[in-house]
Amino acid sequence: MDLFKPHSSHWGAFSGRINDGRLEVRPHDKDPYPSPLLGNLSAVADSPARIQRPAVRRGWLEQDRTHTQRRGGDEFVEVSWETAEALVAAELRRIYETHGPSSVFGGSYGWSSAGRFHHAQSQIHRFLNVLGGYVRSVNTYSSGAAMVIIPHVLGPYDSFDRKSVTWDAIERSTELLVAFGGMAIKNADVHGGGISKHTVRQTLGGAGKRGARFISISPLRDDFATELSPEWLAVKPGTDVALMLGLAYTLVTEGLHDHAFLRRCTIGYDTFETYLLGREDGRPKSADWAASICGIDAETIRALAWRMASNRTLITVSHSLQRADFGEQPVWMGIVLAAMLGQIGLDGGGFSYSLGALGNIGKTLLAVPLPTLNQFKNPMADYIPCARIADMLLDPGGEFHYNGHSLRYPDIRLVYWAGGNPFHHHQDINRLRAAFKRPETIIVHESAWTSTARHADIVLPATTTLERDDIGAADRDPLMIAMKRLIDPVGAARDDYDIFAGIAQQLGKSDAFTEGRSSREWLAFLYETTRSALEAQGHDAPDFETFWQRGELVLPTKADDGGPAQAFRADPEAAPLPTPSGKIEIFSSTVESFGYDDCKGHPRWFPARSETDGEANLYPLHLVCNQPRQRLHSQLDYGDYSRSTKIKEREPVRIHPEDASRRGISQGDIVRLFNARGSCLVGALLSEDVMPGVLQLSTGAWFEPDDPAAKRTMCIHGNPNILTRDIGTSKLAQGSTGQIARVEVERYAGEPPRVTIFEAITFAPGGEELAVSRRYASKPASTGSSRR
Ligand SMILES: Nc1nc2c(c(=O)[nH]1)N[C@H]1C(S)=C(S)[C@@H](COP(=O)(O)OP(=O)(O)OC[C@H]3O[C@@H](n4cnc5c(=O)[nH]c(N)nc54)[C@H](O)[C@@H]3O)O[C@H]1N2
Ligand SMILES: Nc1nc2c(c(=O)[nH]1)N[C@H]1C(S)=C(S)[C@@H](COP(=O)(O)OP(=O)(O)OC[C@H]3O[C@@H](n4cnc5c(=O)[nH]c(N)nc54)[C@H](O)[C@@H]3O)O[C@H]1N2
Ligand SMILES: [Mo]
Repeated sequence: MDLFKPHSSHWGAFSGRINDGRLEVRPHDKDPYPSPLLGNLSAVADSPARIQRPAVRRGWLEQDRTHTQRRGGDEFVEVSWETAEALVAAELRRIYETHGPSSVFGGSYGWSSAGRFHHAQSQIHRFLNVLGGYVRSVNTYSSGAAMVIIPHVLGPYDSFDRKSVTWDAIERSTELLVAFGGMAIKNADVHGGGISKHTVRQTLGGAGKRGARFISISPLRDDFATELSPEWLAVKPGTDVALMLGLAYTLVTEGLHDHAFLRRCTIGYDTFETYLLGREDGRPKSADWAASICGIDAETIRALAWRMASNRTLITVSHSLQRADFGEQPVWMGIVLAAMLGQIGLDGGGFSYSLGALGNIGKTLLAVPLPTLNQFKNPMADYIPCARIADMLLDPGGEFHYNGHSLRYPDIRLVYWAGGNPFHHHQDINRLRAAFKRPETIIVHESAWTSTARHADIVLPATTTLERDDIGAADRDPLMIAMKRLIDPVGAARDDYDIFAGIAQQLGKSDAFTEGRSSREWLAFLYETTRSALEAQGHDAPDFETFWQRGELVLPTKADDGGPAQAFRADPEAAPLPTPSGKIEIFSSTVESFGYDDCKGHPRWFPARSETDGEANLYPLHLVCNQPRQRLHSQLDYGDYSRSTKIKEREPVRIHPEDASRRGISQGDIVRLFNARGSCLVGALLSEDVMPGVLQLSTGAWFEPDDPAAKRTMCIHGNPNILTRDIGTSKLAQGSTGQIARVEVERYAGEPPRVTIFEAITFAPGGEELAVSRRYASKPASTGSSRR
């Protein structure tokens, strides 16, 4: 039996060993609430879903005129690494020489895995920069709208609000926490790069013991730790801005707003107030008005406004609220509401964006830099907001608007992805399938046969973190971890670094990419950044080998000085915000000057597009497509814990019993969710934790089409993105709007097809010969061993 060795993941630090042939995982002993997601890890070593060898799509090798149309439904053949490297190198050379870097999309959005060196996104961007650059993507699916609006209102994203409100302050001082979008405890299980202690429960519990009250505004009851007895206000999806306006209106008409703060620290309040009171459009945004839209009664709204004004109140707005039509508005309006309360910059009061959505937000900042791989500079200026990928592929040369710019989509010939799963994360999968038929070549590095891998032409098997050594460290997490290899590489899988190094060698770019370092040398080299900073600050600064032997190192954190919000509040002239006015921009002349009809100079109520274009009448139910509690996105959907939550092999959908009985649906039935864009099969879970009229289906079930050749196919496994709309939040941010869709549901009468997405793929025979004979006149030149 092996000894336990330290390791880390986006959902927690742990140690692992091989016991009786299977990977055994033990949470870090200092983690008070380890994540159940650790239960997905064991399957990594032996799942048939793992990719064993490089594979190439048959049609891509044969190159007939319509071969790209067969993507997603074609056969694959297996080839040797030597042939795979030669194919990729030759294709990259051809594309770069014929069409240039503006024809290569390397946006490659995705969470990859924990680990500072083998981080797939860093690796792919470094590699493509060595080749001459690529079209990149900006912002995230998480926070597409907020990342653009917050800089106009407060200053850089991730600086003002996300650095100003700490868990310590909440435990100490918050009296009323009003959480728009809730603060689902499941979400704090994860943090990009790792999380060594899950502490949100304890901290909120501490605040609760002191007497703090929690208000969770959400269509779901369990979007807040239920053991803390939060008050649940069931809000109709997509209507929070109306509710916030109703609260703001009450503050003004009852004289509860803080004039002095608004005058000293904000700009544009008067213009906004004109709108709020209805002087502009004849519609006062009163509590009664709000009630008719959001479904919460007017008396409750008025009472809440009073409580907010008479307590130390923290307003939080979740990511999910802005991952929807006009998602800029709830974030902006949340800030305005907090400004009207005049509590921004007070201990435990004010506003915080996305607190609790990731486990380390709200913890104190690290005092030293983390090991970071240089990705080099991309000489290309071309970019898209990440959620516009299908628009880009479908409409080369097409014009789009973004944050005051008018831009054109590039003409993409080659798509290269490593560390992300667009067939998980992108909206309207049937549209994405059409978009993925456009490029000449798609290359994917994956550890498993996800639907993205199945839609590629060349699939290169990548290791998981369990198969390699790395350094685990994350933003605001004080534990740096020696992530030690726990299992041998599965099949012929290689580290992304080695894959890129091999291809770079074929292209004569090996030295530029590797700088002559082995993986192990890179770890020691990157570690030095942190070590030297530790030494300079007089902390324990062991050399790399000592760190590696110890297995972990505690990093120092910065003192909690109240952040930029307290400094700004204390003296707005001396510590101005980096906005045009130096103040909180309730009205932004910059945003107004863009002239957009869907995001104007101050926050406003816009009903969702489905309410105004008739879709709501055809498909009366809201589908909340939120993050899964049983995994991280689509990662390890084949893992034991994720699979234990499926119903008859399918993803569970939660339905209110009234909605179910009206449609003759019983617990455990297979049901079909559908709208005009597509449909999927899921298992019915009846629950009073969802409000009537709302269904909830988490993201992450691997897309499995019932007919890969059909234009509009059904997902038989339950991926909600077959139903979501692929449209940007607004012309300002063009963020993803995947959180909410309109659907109808029915019992599935037919014999449901078997879900086979986690089973091993059957390959066409003769891959090596086919690869060599069909694609090239002669065998690719042997370059000796390119394995590093
Ligand atoms: N409808 C709807 N859609 C959504 C959302 C929603 O709320 N609703 N949420 C959105 C959000 S917030 C996000 S962040 C995205 C998440 O979207 P993604 O980040 O794309 O999702 P993941 O499942 O984390 O995909 C990571 C992929 O990388 C692979 N991978 C992991 N480690 C490695 C590695 O070392 N090397 C290589 N080559 N591959 C690796 C994994 O196997 C996995 O397939 O989804 C978005 N999509
Ligand atoms: N376990 C787990 N944790 C995760 C992730 C994961 O995949 N698994 N992903 C991580 C990532 S990448 C991100 S970006 C964050 C995402 O953080 P969020 O986007 O905040 O997370 P979600 O779970 O998608 O949404 C939170 C809740 O918002 C509610 N909601 C939806 N629409 C509305 C609405 O219109 N109004 C109101 N008031 N509430 C609404 C839903 O009920 C939902 O449960 O989570 C992170 N945490
Ligand atoms: Mo995200």
